[in-house]
Amino acid sequence: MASALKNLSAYNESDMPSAAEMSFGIAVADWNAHITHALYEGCVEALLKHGALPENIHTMQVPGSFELPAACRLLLSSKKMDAVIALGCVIQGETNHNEYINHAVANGLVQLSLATGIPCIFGVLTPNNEQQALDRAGGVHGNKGVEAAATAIRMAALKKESGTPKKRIGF
Ligand code: RBF
Repeated sequence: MASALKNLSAYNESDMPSAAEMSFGIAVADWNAHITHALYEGCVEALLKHGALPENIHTMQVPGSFELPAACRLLLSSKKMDAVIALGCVIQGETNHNEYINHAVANGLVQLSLATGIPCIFGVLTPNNEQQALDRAGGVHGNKGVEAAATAIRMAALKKESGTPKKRIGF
């Protein structure tokens, strides 16, 4: 099916690596808090469900999404982390501020990820309107915070086993 594996909210939970030995940082933006806090709840719930210990989940709240890469950097320098997750929601408005913020966050996170070797997960919604955001924060399109958590666990597991590539794809 063309849409298979496009929506990670429907990932196969039994195929996920255990997060029991992993530490995570979560940076969450307070702009559009009714959306981002729902992403955060989904994210934490998913990490715990896969075995992460509450004391190994470290949260930093920032004013807006633009601040997310800096918060992820602070999280990475404060403790040993296996992955950090950035959660935000930048809704398109009358001006193109959203493009500047989204590009800055995406660039910041990928630079941080490559510079540190620690996976930095992009969990920022970039919707055209509020309904599209609600649909992705526990609505009809799942919760992208859950997907960010699943991606963080998979990338952290990949890092732990790095140096031993697999013979073929599959979990
Ligand atoms: N931050 C968000 O996380 N989501 C937004 O939709 C958002 N819209 C903004 C619109 C404008 C015009 C401005 C100036 C800022 C916006 N911000 C938004 C805040 C931004 O991420 C950052 O916190 C501030 O610009 C301070 O650096």
